[in-house]
Amino acid sequence: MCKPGWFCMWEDNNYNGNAIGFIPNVANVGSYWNDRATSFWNRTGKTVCVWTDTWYRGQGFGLGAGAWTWNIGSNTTQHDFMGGQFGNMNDTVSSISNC
Ligand SMILES: [Ca+2]
Repeated sequence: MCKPGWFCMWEDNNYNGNAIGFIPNVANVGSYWNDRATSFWNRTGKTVCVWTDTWYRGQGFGLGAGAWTWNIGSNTTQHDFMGGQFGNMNDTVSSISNC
């Protein structure tokens, strides 16, 4: 479902619920996905940053190439995160960029 080259996210933890794949940059994930995503998988081959506001503003958080997390709200399940803060970004992501 999450193809190579995509940055994918799911609305619920453990890759459940609706899913969507993007090729960054995405300045606004749209009304449905705004403040909804919980699980992430970065298959782009580059570090990708997720942001709490549109247009790459607010709190940012980097996921390295190949990084995934089944719940961005947990600080015990993250892998290969780079910089930023984690543990408080569940249901907050509004934009996605290369970083
Ligand atoms: Ca969610």
